[in-house]
Amino acid sequence: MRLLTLLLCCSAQLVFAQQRPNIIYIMSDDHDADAISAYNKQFISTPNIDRLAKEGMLFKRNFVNNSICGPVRATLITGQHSHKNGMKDNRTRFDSSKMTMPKVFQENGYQTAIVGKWHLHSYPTGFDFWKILPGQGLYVEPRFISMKGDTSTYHGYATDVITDEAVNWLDHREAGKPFVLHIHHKAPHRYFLAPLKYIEEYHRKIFPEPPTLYNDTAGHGTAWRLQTMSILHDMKLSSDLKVDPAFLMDLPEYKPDEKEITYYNAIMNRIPEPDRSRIKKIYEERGLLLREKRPSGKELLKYKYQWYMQDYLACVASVDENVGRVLDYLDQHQLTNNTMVLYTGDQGMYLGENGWFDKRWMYDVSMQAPLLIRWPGKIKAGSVNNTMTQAIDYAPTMLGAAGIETPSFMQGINLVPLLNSKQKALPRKSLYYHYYEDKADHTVLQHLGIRGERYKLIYFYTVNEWELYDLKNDPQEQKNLIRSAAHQKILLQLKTDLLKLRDQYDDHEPAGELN
Ligand code: SGN
Ligand code: CA
Repeated sequence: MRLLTLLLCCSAQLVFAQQRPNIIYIMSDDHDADAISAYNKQFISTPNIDRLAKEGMLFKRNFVNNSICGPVRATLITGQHSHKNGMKDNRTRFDSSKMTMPKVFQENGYQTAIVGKWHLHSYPTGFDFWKILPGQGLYVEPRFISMKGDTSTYHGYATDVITDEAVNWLDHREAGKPFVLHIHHKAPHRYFLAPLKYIEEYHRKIFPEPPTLYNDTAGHGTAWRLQTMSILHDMKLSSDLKVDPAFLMDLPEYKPDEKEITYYNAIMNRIPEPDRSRIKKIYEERGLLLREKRPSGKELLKYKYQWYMQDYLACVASVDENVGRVLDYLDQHQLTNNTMVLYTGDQGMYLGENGWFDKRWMYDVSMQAPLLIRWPGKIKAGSVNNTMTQAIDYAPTMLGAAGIETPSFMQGINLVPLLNSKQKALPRKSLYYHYYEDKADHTVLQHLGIRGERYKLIYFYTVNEWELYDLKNDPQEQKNLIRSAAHQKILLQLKTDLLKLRDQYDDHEPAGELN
């Protein structure tokens, strides 16, 4: 009798274990929501990523807490704001002894794996399997660090190879155990190098210009004036836009410096033949145009913007193809129904708004990140969610899907009740944001702030400047209302709420006038 009870009990546990959903979390690097057709149809068609929205839920207002790579990745695995998990900027080494989401999954009987960009400087812990790109990684013939700590070169294009490795892990995973698999792409990060077939497809496309492309920085605050993320001034013709330096050497206004030439050669020389010659041939058009037309100012920006978009979106097309490969794999292996698939980017990305590229700002363009979740049977197909969600919620949500309670160290909210429509809103009315990496590329001053449904207050505390935006009337955040008499009441309210948020999240580090 006791044996029978034991057997029944074990088999019940087994059934439960098998029913727990698998989770595939896909994150690409610098993939802005506008470059996903489920969000915006003006630039690119991404049928595979869109499938997640068609069969699941599209989050229209998902945001990060510190719009830069390493910090968001640390937030992803800890469910914490940067001041709590310690990873405030890209240079910090993440303390791998910390308790994290993958470790909680392991404790609960999940097998865990990550393939692709990691960027936390210490080796992954909490993963039964990992294979990561060193640092930013390479687009072509990428190198991977394996669990043994050795580094080897793989043949092919990074997005394809990362997917190959992820699928390979799926093929060899332990049977009968639920899994969490992270697939972290390098693309479409700077220097925006796509595989030949997509360069061919995209290099003559023309994209609509954002209304703020030609805005200069006059009239805005110190932070706007100091930034170095202008497509016109800071994006490099050779290393970013692949114009062969040979075309530019005798033209003083375009002449690349030594560093850029070295960078260009390193990028091109890594591409195996015959693709390298074909890619160079395509990009010759840009060099010839510059020589012939000698554009400057607005006219040059017009070209640079188009070339940037062509290259960036060609990278996205390859990401989309590879998302399709993963979804096909799930279909072919009868895994679709019991697997939650999440797609995000690590943050947003400027695609010409304000004349910029890169991210970092608390402005919505870079604070927003795509989030699409498919979970058949739980999420109603084709749902759209307008609730404000944040990167601190990813870990509680993934754990929540597996029936695991949010650990007390996490600061985010489990979104599962939103996914299965048991709940319409969250018990959180505004989001906290804090960016720290000022002494680095693109020179964005440190700032923190609060984003409510309608208003956003930003404090650049190293220069003691505040900005206030009305997101309803000014979604592009062009008009700083800090001195508007009509907004003094809301300003006071936001300052009070910001202090409360800082208390709530336990951020007591001095920041200008605060604390
Ligand atoms: C590199 C890029 C920057 C980019 C950072 C951070 N420069 O340094 O443009 O902002 O990465 O990106 S590059 O010339 O080396 O491409 S992040 O996604 O890792 O945060
Ligand atoms: Ca990034």
